[in-house]
Amino acid sequence: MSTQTLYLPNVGSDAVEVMQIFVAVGDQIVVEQPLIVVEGDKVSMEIPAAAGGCIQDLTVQVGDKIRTGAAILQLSGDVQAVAAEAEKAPVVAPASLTVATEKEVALVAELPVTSTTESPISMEAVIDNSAYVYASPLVRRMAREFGIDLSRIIGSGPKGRIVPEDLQIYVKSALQRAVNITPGVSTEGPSGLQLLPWPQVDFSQFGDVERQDLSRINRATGANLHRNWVQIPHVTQGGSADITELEAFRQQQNNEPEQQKLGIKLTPLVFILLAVAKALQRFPRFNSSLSTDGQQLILKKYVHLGIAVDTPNGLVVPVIRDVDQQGLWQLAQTVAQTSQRARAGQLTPADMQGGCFTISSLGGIGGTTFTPIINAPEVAILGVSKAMQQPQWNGQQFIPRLMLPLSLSYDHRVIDGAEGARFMTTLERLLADTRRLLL
Ligand code: CAO
Repeated sequence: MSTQTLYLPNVGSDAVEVMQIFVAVGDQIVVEQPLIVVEGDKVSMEIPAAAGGCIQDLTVQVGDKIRTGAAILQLSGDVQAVAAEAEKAPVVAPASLTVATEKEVALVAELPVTSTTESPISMEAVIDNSAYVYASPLVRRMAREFGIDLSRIIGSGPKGRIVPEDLQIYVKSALQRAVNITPGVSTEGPSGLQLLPWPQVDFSQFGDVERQDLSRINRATGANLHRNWVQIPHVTQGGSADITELEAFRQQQNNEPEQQKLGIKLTPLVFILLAVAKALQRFPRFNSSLSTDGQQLILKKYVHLGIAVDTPNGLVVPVIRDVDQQGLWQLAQTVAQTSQRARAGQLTPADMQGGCFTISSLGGIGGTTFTPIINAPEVAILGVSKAMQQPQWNGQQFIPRLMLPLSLSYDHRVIDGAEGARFMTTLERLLADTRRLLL
């Protein structure tokens, strides 16, 4: 049985580092098969096999610093030399030495400067498959640095070799896709969605049109809602609370001469805020956020509730703090003042931070049901529609009751269906008999 040692060919006088090893002991290799990648200060090169056979021993490891002539591995069995001369001088032919050309270096320098953590390219599928693709060491090195899986790229070079231009095009298009996730040109975004391009239509061909700029609030809200809708698996649970008694109490309170003098009134929203605060204490997962890595729940020990307010410039969500510690009238005053400031454009960023859960009440306007979009990083939101008199069966006959339609959207990663239904049932019971708020 013949054996043969393969050596590092002439790479100059400096030591080079072993960056990658493509083969293992026991592998049957063929002539010209890539063995290792070495990098020095000025060169990065792939070392192909000068002979084929079975690898009996590997004498280098990743990270080793080696010089010209160092042994790389030992072959045994039926060794096939690339040429007779290889027996004597195992030096790789110049064509196999893939030292970066000036053109390659210039092209790679043009790649956008992006750290791999900010890169829109998935880091999960990086490198593993790259040993099986045909690319120069320089391209491999750049792929490593940019976190690109080379197996995703179709090479445009001879025999499908991936050349630096391919890498450049791939990175540019990946960045472009990340930027263009908004409607209009979206194709593939960081969340992995494969979407058709947005239809480009010249509407004026069908009749007169007018263009209006979206307000700053419209644009910011739109971007947030889009992200939340796309990234959170929403479930919307419907419900309906009998607020007949609540409404009688509310009317009676609002008609008190003392309260009328103060000029503040109770609306259903104030009761709903208190009922939600109570329900959040009973169902702590609704008062949580997912950690950024999605591995933990952050449970909040405070109850700050956002309320969606319709303003002339668009939707804003100020936060009412410590709702669970406020009385009905105090809360009514806070809600009235907050919505006035919101409509006057006087809210500060701090007024809109720290919310645990949001209530979007369209009850003063109308409608029967809708799908509220969760206000990330919160995990649930309650939509409230207009209360209507409806016939309810009391076991003997239908009687008119004032029914309040509720729509609860929750993040299904955090809350399961049964818990969603229990939360809704609890809310309905709290609103149907507000004495329960005291329990
Ligand atoms: N059913 C029936 N009537 C209701 C009701 C309901 N669910 N909710 C409120 N009302 C009544 C109020 O009682 C009041 O009537 P009275 O004066 O006769 O008592 C009237 O509707 C107006 O209430 P309001 O809207 O002034 O007060 P509110 O406390 O209910 O709501 C606020 C305050 C700021 C939430 C609300 O004005 C608002 O902006 N809502 C819009 C929220 C929104 O746009 N959500 C959508 C988000 S997604 O795009």
